[in-house]
Amino acid sequence: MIAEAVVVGDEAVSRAAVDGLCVRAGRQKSLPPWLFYDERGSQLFEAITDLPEYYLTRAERSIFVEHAAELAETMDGPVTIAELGAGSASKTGVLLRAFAAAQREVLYQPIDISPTALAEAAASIAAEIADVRVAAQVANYITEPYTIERPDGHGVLALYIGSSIGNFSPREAEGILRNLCGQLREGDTLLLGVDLAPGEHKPVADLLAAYDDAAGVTAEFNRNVLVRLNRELGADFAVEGFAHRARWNAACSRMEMHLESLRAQTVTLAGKAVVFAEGETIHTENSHKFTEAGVTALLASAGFAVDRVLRDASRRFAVVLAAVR
Ligand code: AVI
Repeated sequence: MIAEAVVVGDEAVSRAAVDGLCVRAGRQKSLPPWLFYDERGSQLFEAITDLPEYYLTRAERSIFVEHAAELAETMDGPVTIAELGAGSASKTGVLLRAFAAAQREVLYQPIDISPTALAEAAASIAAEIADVRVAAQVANYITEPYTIERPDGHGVLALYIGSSIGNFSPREAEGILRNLCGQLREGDTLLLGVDLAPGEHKPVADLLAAYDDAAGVTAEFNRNVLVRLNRELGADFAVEGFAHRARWNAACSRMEMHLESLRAQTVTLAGKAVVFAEGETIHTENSHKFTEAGVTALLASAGFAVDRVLRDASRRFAVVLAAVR
């Protein structure tokens, strides 16, 4: 995913903030994770992907580097590559280069809500990789229909990478994958990047560090959502009155990010008073972590059958190849 500011109307921001924060006393307050990605939030996410603790991006890239050529050579005929989210030239580029080399030309179809992210992805891919034609499509692939173009005689390789699926509830994830499956045919392939659940190869401590790095970049990313609400909605959050918290929720197999109120305080937001008790949190993000059985079941519920699971050397991240059932 290219970390790019997603421009949404003030109304959507206001509705999300009021719905999530103006809840009955004692109810969990929350904000949707898409609110992270204003211009600053997108820069911070980009910085997170380079942090020593945030292994996810490097692990996925290493899987692509190891397997791209073999994947390109073993596909059953030429493919067009469609991607949910705008791929960065650095990660998606590894695959595009290999497929361009194996089949002479590739049609790359990124689908993203952000026209600027698509324009950037298209420009950098066109500049860096010969023999790739880009046909970008602006669509919110979570809620809107989209179409994957299929050149004559081509299969489709659909990418949903970067552990993006982990930021959705199991039900939303199933919906996204089911929609995608509806665009595919027998013989097409889905390549899904998932972060693996902790276990033998990954202590929970690795996850806690990945979501609460020593330099405090993730903390700033999390708190930036309050800066955004102050700027865009005229809210009066005292940003230093909220602390970043990263928690492992074993029952739901997910990392959670929260903002914890360090004192009893009242914030005004869209003309409403929002009361925080000391220690109360705003739940800002879920990042689901998958077992192989879990991702197989999710894919089966959306109409896919797992063909292969590729892991990075440290066995912390997986790229799953699945076929339409
Ligand atoms: C975009 N997404 C896959 C990231 C993740 O790991 O869930 C967002 C993120 N949140 C904290 N650090 C990175």
